[in-house]
Amino acid sequence: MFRPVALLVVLAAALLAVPAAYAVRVHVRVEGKTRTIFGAGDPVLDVTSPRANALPENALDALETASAVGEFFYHVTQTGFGPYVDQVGRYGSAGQTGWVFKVNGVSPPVGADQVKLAAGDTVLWYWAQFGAAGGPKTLVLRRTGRCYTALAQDDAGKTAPAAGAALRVGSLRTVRMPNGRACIGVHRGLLVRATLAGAVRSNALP
Ligand code: B12
Repeated sequence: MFRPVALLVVLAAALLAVPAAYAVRVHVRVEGKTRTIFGAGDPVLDVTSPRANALPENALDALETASAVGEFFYHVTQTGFGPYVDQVGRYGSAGQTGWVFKVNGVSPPVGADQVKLAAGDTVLWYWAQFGAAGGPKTLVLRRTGRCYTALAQDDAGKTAPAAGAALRVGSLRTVRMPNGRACIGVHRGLLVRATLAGAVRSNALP
């Protein structure tokens, strides 16, 4: 028969023998070509790392977790640079269009499996069309009271007011944001987000 102390020792040894399943809590959103695919409001997900030899809890794992939670398709292909996300949802990459990602507003210069996440990070995957001027800016929406500010963020994370953006209140009402700012009245139950031609739509706020 086990004595209590012996039982504790056996339990501790058993816990040490089982590999810990680590998770990191991060915000994840996936913006598609024509609509949001996952997480309009930047929800928090527990991102775990299924691949044994990858950098644990990386930006590719964030997409994998979002795909499991949101039941959307994505596809990874192996390239000379490492794993490459060549499709999310309906649209794949072709020519100068494809899938890119940012962590905390900055576009990392390496593949998603090389970017380790920390608790509280914000990961954004989005469909992008590249041209002579580079890729699209991503919009960030902030709220103070009844007023909203839309910022356009470049790949380095630098922001500027998103002049000329439109504030979409639910699906029916649009308010202009001449200087990237607009104040609106009561809009109970409706989410608000910013859009601007050539930029990636913003996060949604109440
Ligand atoms: C065009 C291009 C893109 C296009 C690809 C469009 C398409 N049709 O698929 C878009 C804009 C989508 C893109 C995305 C990204 N890219 Co890019 N891209 C290039 C570029 C300019 C040319 C690649 C090419 O066409 N080669 C010619 C074809 C014939 O060869 P290929 O092997 O078939 O090319 C494919 C792969 O390179 C793949 N690919 C493109 N970018 C990346 C990035 C990574 C990490 C991987 C694994 C694969 C990959 O797409 C190409 C076309 O299918 C290169 C720079 C260069 N001169 O190589 C950068 C380059 C490869 N990209 C780079 C990076 C960092 C990215 C991103 C990770 C950026 C980000 N923060 O999101 C993402 C990839 C994220 C993901 N989806 O997994 C880096 C990779 C650095 C590294 N050592 O890992 C490079 C070298 C640019 C640089 N100097 O920083 N890219």
